[in-house]
Amino acid sequence: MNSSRLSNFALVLSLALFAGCGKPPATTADSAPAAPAKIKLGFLVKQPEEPWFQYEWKGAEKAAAQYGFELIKQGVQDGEKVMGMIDNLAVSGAQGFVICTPDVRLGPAIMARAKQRGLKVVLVDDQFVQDGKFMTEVPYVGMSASRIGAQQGQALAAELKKRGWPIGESGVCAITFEELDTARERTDNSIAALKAAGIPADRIFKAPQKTTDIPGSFDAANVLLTQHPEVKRWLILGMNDNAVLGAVRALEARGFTADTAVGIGINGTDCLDELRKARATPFFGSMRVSAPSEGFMSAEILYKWVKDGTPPPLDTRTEGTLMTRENFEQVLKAEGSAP
Ligand code: FCA
Repeated sequence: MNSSRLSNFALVLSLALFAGCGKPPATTADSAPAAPAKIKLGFLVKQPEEPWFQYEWKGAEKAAAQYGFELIKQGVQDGEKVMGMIDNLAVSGAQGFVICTPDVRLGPAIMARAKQRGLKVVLVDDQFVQDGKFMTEVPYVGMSASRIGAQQGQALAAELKKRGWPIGESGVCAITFEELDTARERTDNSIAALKAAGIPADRIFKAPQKTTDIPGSFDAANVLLTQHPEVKRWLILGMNDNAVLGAVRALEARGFTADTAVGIGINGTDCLDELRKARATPFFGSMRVSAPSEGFMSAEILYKWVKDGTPPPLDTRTEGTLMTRENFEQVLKAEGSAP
């Protein structure tokens, strides 16, 4: 073979290699073993606009950074969105997801679709229900609803006593959402604690909210306030901060102030702007539960289950502490989540 034939041969060979590989011949660096693909996990929440869930996502992001997995966050406001998202997660190679479902009765359908798609599921906040019973076989991370509810009721009773309000002219506005179990557990136990502290049952009025947002509780409170113009001082409870905030707005519209109404929420995330207001409003405080911790823990449990097969704990509960205008900055700082 003469030299020009040889170089033609080399050219043809390298072109063939080039065409075959779709990229230039491998270099030494390319031939090193590829890094394993990152584990992908979803984190789906029912109300992405609520600060509670944004803080939960922050906690989950911290877990993703610490363990080196990819986190896919998505709002799922109804069943159709959940089902579509399960399919998307599977197609994108995810191996599981954490979910706060838009409806607890979707549990069996969500589990069936996840199983079909080979995805592991961890629940946060709202536990799935099947035939009226909790699906306790699905790992769950959430607040101790009954204890936190009871603390809310005790704190409200203590405020009533401190102010020396006569019970005969006072009333309790209990914003309820009984179709959600964690909500019902919170408000039932709050009401029970108020009764145990001596508030008569006939001074406690339930106002059911149709939607779990501020407009929903505003409307519910308005109906109640119209029915009871004789009540001069109000205590307000509800399943979360937004439930109490809506009622506070309705009371303010009728001239009530921090001197004539006291509300205590639950979450401690959706009330920060309210507590920062220069003048005190009837929103007195909130049972602070750490949303970032719940987000971190649920994501961590799922990650370890996917990565190492670590059996997930089935029931993980978090506790709450009373946070008020006076101490909320310290509480946030101590938790390391001051925004
Ligand atoms: C429910 C409520 C949220 C939060 C969470 C822990 O999902 O809707 O606001 O309180 O429980």
